[in-house]
Amino acid sequence: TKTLKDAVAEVVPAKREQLKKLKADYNDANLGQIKLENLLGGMRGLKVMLWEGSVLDSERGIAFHGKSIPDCEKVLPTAQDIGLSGKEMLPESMLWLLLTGQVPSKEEVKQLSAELASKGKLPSYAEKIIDSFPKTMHPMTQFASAVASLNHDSKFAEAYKQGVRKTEYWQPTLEDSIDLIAKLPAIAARIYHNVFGRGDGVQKIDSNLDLIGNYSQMIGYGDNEGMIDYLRLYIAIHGDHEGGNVSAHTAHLVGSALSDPYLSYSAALLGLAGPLHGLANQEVLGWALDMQKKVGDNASESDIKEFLWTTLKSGRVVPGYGHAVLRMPDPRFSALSRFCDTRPELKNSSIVQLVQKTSKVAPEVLKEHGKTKNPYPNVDAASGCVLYEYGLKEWSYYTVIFGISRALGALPQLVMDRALGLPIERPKSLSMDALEELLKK
Ligand code: FAM
Repeated sequence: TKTLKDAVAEVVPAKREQLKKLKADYNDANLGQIKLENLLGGMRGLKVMLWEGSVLDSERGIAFHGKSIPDCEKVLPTAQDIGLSGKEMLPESMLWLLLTGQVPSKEEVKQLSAELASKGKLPSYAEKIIDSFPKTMHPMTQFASAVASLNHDSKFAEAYKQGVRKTEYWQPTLEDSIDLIAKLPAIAARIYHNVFGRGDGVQKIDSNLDLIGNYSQMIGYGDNEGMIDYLRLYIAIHGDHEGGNVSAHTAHLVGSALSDPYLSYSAALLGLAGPLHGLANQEVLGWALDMQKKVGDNASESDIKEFLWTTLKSGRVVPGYGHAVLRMPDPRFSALSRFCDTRPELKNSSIVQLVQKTSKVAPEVLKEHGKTKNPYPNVDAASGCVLYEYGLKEWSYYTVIFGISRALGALPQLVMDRALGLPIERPKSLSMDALEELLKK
């Protein structure tokens, strides 16, 4: 059975060749004009980054190496496929796809799961660092700090110091990336234990379990099949959302300075901790629970609409709705809703029902409100209420779970950045005075 490293090694020469040909054939080709509105509007729509793992189409949603979420659900190996129970695709399968563009075999996924389990334990200095954080520190701040601390053991940083050749950078970058992905569950579980007293805080890593099976054990959900399978689905589909979102772009930007994967991903997590990005899933739940308090169970559409208008009239955004790129209901939202429909414990949950009902009426209200370009639910509209229903009620922890996931896409791109020898990122900025001068010409 091929290892992940072998599979990446097979892909790298073809990717290098593709880049060489692109440069040779089209180096001067125009990819669009830069307008002032792009510069002032958060660079929306500018095609200025290379990102291999996924491409986001505003009308079709995300595709991972050309495969939509329903495609992935059909072809990516599940827990059952590697001898465990659970029907959802495994994050290991998604990681393999994102890194290589290929659908892994069951044996390859099983081997990757075992490799991650063997690398999952934290060094004792990292445990001590996490244990020293005040409980009142936001879990995302703890997460990013703990990840940065692991650069102590970075194989890339060491290899760079030893003068490794540029063409080989990708190899220690891949090793660090796999080591980090393997350790994210133990970091996240220790934070959960320290801050909320859940799970026993012990790093029990079973070499027969998959990444999320082990994570679930460590956070005290080892016996909850529904939750384990939900976490697998959630973590697989949050893995990548092309390159321009804040967390992915940050990993790429910081990595372009040849900062190692720990430093680059730590920075990405700090971006994910922003309320307009990853923190939205925490915000959505708080907002949905407030609505539930106000409208009660079995709320009518008009009660929900009224609550939506109260939110909008108070000048706040409706969390879980809108998107910088998508102009349709987020297929990740649809995948999580589909999961809810298949599990009786969720189908009958009052908070899940309220969130689903809201997703039917909110687009109409947001259209009438007339500001957002995309009135449909994004993934965060659904993700938190399921965790809540399964008993993981500490919302300030939710973005940490997103943070385990985003590594599946951000780190493979870092490997590709190094394999392709991409340069340090350095866009040009201008002051308003300089802009005025330029535009008057
Ligand atoms: N409720 C109310 N107003 C909204 C809105 C919402 N859900 N989404 C956008 N708008 C407003 C937005 O504030 C802006 O108003 P101003 O002109 O007064 O500044 C206007 O509509 C145009 O915004 P847009 O172009 O449609 O969206 P942006 O690309 O600027 O922003 C989001 C995209 C995601 C930041 C924005 O839709 C939002 O704030 N949504 C709520 C928070 C959220 O759910 N974030 C999670 C995003 C998720 F996919 C992720 O990253 N995890």
